Amino acid sequence: MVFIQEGDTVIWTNNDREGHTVTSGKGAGRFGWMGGDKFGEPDGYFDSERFLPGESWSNTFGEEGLFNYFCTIHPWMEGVVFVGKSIPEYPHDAEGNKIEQFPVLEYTADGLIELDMTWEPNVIMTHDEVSFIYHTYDPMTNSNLDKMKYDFIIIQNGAEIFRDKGLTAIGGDYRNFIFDKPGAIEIRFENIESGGTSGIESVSRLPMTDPSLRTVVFSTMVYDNLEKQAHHEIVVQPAKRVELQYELLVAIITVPGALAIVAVLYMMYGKPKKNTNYV
Ligand SMILES: [Cu+2]
Repeated sequence: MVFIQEGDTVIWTNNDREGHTVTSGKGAGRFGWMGGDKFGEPDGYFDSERFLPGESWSNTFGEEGLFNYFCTIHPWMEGVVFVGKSIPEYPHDAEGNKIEQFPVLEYTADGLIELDMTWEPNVIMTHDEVSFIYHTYDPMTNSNLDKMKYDFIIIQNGAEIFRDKGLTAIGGDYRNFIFDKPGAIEIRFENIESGGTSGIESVSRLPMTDPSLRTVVFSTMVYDNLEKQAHHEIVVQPAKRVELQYELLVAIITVPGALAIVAVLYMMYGKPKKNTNYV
């Protein structure tokens, strides 16, 4: 399986001594072709047609998805290209607007509290820890607001995935989180209640009025971490314990073929990245 992003190009080079094709669709499988009744089913997305030893063929994948491919001459030779959403170099909010700088500033609807938020890394990927770091200020005096009580909520793709209560110390706080899935997220602060300016602890300078006015929302995107996913994919591959003698036979037949197709992959950004994929 090859993992790429939208817009990436995969180049197949024929290093074998016979011709092959790279044809989208499901092949016959390792056992299916032996019966002689299955030769694979092209689905029309792409087709190199037969290319010879030493020749190459490439295809650019414009949309996300999972693409099966096989060789129409040797239908047991199969592979998969997984095309994930392209990862931008800059963070974006859930509406797709580029986030120009950190911290991102938001205010409660009553205008009494300013929340400055930074997250690290700025572009969030699945399976990697992200830190949300935030501070509160009185926007009138620009002084740090301390002992702020709040509910911290993470909503992803419309569903709440995390919630807890917090209390800022020295005017700030943080949460670490690891996302399992890609998609738009909202970081919501609700029921914000500040104990007052830093250093003057017991002064409840900003009494809680209408809780609905004390909500602040930040949004951004989480992207598929293709490398971690590739790793995951290897781990979950089911053990193939089906009929060992067949396994052996197929292995003998397919070994020359297995050496044949080498996929070289050029990533969209920067230096070409090499990736070898045996069918
Ligand atoms: Cu072939």
